[in-house]
Amino acid sequence: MSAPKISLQSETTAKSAGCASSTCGSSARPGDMEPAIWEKVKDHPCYSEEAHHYFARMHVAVAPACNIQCNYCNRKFDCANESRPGVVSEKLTPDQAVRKVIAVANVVPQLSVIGIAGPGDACFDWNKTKATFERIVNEIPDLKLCISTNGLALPDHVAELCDMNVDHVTITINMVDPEVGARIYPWIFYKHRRHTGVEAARILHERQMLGLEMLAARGILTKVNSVMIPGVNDEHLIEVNKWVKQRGAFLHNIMPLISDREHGTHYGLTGQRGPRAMELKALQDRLEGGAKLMRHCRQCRADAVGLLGDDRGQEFTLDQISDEVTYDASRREAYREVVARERGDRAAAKSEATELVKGADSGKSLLIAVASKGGGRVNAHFGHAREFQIYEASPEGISLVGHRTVEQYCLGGWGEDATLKGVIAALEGIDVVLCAKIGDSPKTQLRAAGIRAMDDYGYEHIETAISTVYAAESGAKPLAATA
Ligand code: CLF
Ligand code: SF4
Repeated sequence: MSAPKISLQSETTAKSAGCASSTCGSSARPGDMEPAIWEKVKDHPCYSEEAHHYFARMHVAVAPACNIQCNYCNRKFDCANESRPGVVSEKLTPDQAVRKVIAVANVVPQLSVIGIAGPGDACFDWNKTKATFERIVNEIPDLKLCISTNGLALPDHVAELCDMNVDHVTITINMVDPEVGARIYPWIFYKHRRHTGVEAARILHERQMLGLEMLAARGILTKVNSVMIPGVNDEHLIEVNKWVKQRGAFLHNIMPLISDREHGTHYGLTGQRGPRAMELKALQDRLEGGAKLMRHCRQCRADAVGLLGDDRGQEFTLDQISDEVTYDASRREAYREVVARERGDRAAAKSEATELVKGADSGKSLLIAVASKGGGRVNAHFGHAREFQIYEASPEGISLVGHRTVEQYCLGGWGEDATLKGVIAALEGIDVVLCAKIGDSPKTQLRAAGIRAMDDYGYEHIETAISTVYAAESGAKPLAATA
């Protein structure tokens, strides 16, 4: 069968495409990364910020059981370590998971990673995790395998993870001091009995550190997720960052606590708040120079499917998938060829944009919110955006520093004022919004809140658009638009 015609345009953008970020050179390997490491991360949307513009992950919810209790988790909801609250639509058996993976791979060409992130713990529910991965690699060998775990049972399975070529493991580590841990974990279940308080947190801490060291010794890339809980572990995460860096963590991802009374969690019911966006950013900024930070996490559901920030899980519930589904590699193969070309283009554009910003000779720092549907372009309408990617432009260059989730402002052609107020509140601290299109009314209301919104750079490379805005503000010569 001949490969189907495919382009980034058809998958992620409404216009032309092109792409890659300053962290990625042409063919998009960053200068500070070993080729062998780049090979492992270049198609992983969580481990490479650049890759997240092009590649998608799929979580298969095969691991419902858990061996600890976190104060931010209610089992009726997703694992809060790796998801935003919301029930998992359906738990899967390993066979169902394989069927679903094939169905997704046939129509989502960006798919590159299969993750097991709950809704419980992938290492505690080990038999299901292992059976699922074994069956998936039989069907589609080039998919990367990834797990997320609280770490308690992790040391028991490192050797098998290695045997199965699982290159990416996430451990959620919220503390290195058991006194702090006792305020996060009421109990753990370990060696056939329940442990509570500081003793439980001490055991968990020791197992997490052991697991991290074992993975690092085997060259398995390990990301540490930490939930930032104001007044409980926010300051303490500076210490956590040092510990995990010393033990070989590849990335550290600080995630904001999501706490709502409706979720029925201990923290939700007792009024423990999560951090505001600017508090999270301030902590992340303080951690620069320590373990390398991930700043593009979307706190996915345990059954998420698609590009980060664009969950398509509801399109692939079991009742929509045929019993007999066979894998067709053509779309994924064709897409990869397009991405290889795009990465080179985007790397060149980003390099040029970074030089312009650095050369602007301005002491300014701008926070810029970008509406994007993927592909590294400014290609979403303001009213259609459900999130904005947040970039910082400063004399150091251009970097992605986070994202802000919003309610979609425009539905059915109309925008609601109440929704717009929420969007503006979510954009606290932002200087400029870049989008493909915006109406006069939201533009005026954003302006009144001190935020300039522009659609002049629609479908442009994100970094090119940012550098043009930054240079104009600094009086330097702007880049010519290439879109
Ligand atoms: Fe899933 Fe996690 Fe693997 Fe990614 S998610 S198991 S590493 S494939 Fe990614 Fe989602 Fe953030 Fe997790 S954006 S919550 S970091
Ligand atoms: Fe919930 Fe995950 Fe914590 Fe287990 S590890 S209690 S599933 S958040």
